[in-house]
Amino acid sequence: KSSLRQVLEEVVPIKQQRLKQLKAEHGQAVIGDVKVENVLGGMRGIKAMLWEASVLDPNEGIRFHGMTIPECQKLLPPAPGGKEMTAESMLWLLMTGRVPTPEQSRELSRELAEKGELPVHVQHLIDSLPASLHPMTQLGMGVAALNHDSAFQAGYEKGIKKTEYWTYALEDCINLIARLPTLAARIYRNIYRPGAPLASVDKDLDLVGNYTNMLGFGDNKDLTEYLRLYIALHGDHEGGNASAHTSHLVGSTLSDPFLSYSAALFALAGPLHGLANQEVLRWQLAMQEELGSGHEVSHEDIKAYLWKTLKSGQVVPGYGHGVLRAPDPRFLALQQFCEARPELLESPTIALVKKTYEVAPDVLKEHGKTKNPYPNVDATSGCVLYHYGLKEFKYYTVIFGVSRALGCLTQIVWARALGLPIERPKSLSMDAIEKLIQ
Ligand code: FAM
Repeated sequence: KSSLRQVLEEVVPIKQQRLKQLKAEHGQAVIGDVKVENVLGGMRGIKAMLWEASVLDPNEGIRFHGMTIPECQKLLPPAPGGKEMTAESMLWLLMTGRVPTPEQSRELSRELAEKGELPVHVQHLIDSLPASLHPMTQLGMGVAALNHDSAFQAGYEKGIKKTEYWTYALEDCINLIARLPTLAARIYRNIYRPGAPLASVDKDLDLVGNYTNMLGFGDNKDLTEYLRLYIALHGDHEGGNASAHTSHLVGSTLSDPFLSYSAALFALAGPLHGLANQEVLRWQLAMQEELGSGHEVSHEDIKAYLWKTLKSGQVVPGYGHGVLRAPDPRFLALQQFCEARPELLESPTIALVKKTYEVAPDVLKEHGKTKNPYPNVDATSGCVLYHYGLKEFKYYTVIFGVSRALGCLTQIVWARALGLPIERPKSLSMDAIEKLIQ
């Protein structure tokens, strides 16, 4: 029986050695080229970052340390009494590359619960914010303010050795992951249930069990299970997406994990990225309002609605992806969750999402712009929350933000363990590009 830290102490020297060898033996090997279109096109496709925990294949989707989503669902331990993998099991896999035992996963749950309370100054900060301030702004502010107690920052000031950085970073990352649900739940309660008491962290629950409890949905076991799956699935999506890349970039300056992840949350808050979560449901509900329940509406009507969206110059939210070129396996896993529950299939919104999926790829192909006409995870994630009574869709990206910490913070630990340098890619002006191609 060993703790996450003990397993990492075993794994870190092995990876450090591997990196040293890779650099010494293959440092000059060419693994790609850069075209002008890459420079002008948001750096799409340039292989330029080391990211350990997951790799995204355009057709197959995400693999976490080589494991597909169905494999994770089969092998990662669930919470006692539950079936879905827990956030802790996923965190363990991301950090160590190994599948935890149920005991290891439970031990990690206990550690997170013990560290879950928010410092008083952060409680006051959040309570002082107007309910009209977007929940993502509140989340980013709260996470930044948690850096008051950063072990990494204090250690750096004291002059810790480079080889010790990762252990301090790990302490911060665990503390942050532990406190995120408490912070996120406080934001929810302040904005949407003002005056109602907020449950405290229960030492016997897993991270998501505590999160749903503090949100005020502790009695809804199905929602808790859904959120376990949701949070594990959204945990990491390799390193180039905007939020992951942001935390990696900011962390590379040796800014502490709280500041680095706070920055990542503000990238996640953009509508082309995490905010798509709220946009999909808004759009889907507007469609429902106009066309009727998903059980009654025809495919032809949905097609016409899709064209209306496209012709008004908007993107179809929940469709397309920077890397994926096939239906997102995270979308498919969430759909499966619905298929297994007849009461979910009765929901008019969930039925509408499913019907939309049956026609949208063809419409987007005909429209001919997007390189990926298939749904991403956001196409379905919100409608299940809505069905279970978590209806405030402005809040949905916050849940994404609680989840994405698993991957971003794992990488911060690895970046410090591997001694990765400050990021500094080369930029070019149009003059400079034209000179290069003459
Ligand atoms: N509907 C309509 N047009 C779309 C589209 C969509 N769903 N997805 C892409 N396009 C357009 C895109 O706007 C671009 O048009 P212009 O040439 O006029 O600029 C063209 O197709 C080529 O884009 P692409 O190369 O296929 O996609 P990008 O890599 O530039 O962008 C996304 C990827 C995800 C930002 C884009 O597909 C999009 O805006 N999707 C809708 C919003 C969304 O669902 N975001 C969530 C992404 C999700 F995975 C996440 O971060 N949570």
